[in-house]
Amino acid sequence: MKIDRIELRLLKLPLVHFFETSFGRIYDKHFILVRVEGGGAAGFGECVAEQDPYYSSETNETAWHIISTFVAPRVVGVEFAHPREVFPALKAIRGHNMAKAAVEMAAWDLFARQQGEPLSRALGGSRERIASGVSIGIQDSLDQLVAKVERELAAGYRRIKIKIKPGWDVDAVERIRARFGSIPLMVDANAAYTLADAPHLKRLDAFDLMMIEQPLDYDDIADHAVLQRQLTTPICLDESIKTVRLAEEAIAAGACRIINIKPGRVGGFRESIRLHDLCAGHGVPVWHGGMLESGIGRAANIHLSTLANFSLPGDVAASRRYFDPDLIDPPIEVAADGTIGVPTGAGLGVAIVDARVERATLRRAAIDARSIAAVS
Ligand code: OSB
Ligand code: MG
Repeated sequence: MKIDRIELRLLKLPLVHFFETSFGRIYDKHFILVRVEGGGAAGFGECVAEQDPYYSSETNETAWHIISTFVAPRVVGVEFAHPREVFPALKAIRGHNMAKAAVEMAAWDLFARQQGEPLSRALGGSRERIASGVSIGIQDSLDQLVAKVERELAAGYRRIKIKIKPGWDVDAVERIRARFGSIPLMVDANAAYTLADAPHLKRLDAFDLMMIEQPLDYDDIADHAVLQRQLTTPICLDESIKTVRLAEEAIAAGACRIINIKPGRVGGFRESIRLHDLCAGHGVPVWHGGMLESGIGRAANIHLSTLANFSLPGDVAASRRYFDPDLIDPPIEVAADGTIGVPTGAGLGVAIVDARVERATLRRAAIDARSIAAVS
């Protein structure tokens, strides 16, 4: 497999509904779409970096810089026997996992398309449908939150996650439990608390939550281990797990009982599979996280979710919750039983509407062997 050319586009897509986490509210999704070309075919990777360095230290601008200046020269024109060789070829570049992942995942899509097989099969997955959950942002009022939960349950989703932060936590959970009973419910704090909040977080134990996601700092393991010993609710780590090694450390320390896998956070599919396998070996269930991806990144998430240890519903939901229209047609749909069918065509197996991509494009650039030679 050889990539002859990489095209980058910075896109802006309006969100159907604003999304608010403990670090703020967004109304539009800005992201980089990577297209790799080779052997007459193309593969796509959606970069999950955001506009601001709040979820992660990466942003669209850092990812654009790292991909064009450092990733592309290590990938363009290089013969790879398999896309699992791409991540090791980027070893000299420290961090910047989201930038690396966007290119690596595009290479997997290209490879699967060239093989004429669905990406799920290339990744080693076997499920035909995946269980879908939703992530509900912080709302303007608890009444609005309850209305949203009601709508998502009616749509069939298999688990509800709500975003929490100090001042929007125990009361929100209490309202949902009072109204909807023992639904599969979890919370995600996006690192909004410290160990000093342990007595407050302990109040959540009364609500039989599936888990509390990333309560403490984005790069912390040690404090999560202390907190997990005080809570009966399982801790799930998201932000803290940037590498397979950090996952090993977190599991050994007892810092979490569940791990959220986002390929962008760990550098792509190869590292996601290694993380998935590590967790399986330790009896740690995983689920697939989401980053408000368009249908292109969403399809990638669906394919990875077909691996066996993705045993909990993920944050991989229907297109219509995020974008109308999505960049793909037909969009991703959730069935009444809360599952999503895995695309069966080659590669990502979704139809990208070029005109919609074009309309959403703020900036584009192409990198090939000639442009690399010109700057090196
Ligand atoms: O922490 O899981 C998170 C969105 C952006 C950044 C971080 C997170 C999220 C979500 C949304 O929770 C998940 C989704 O529906 O895509
Ligand atoms: Mg999270």
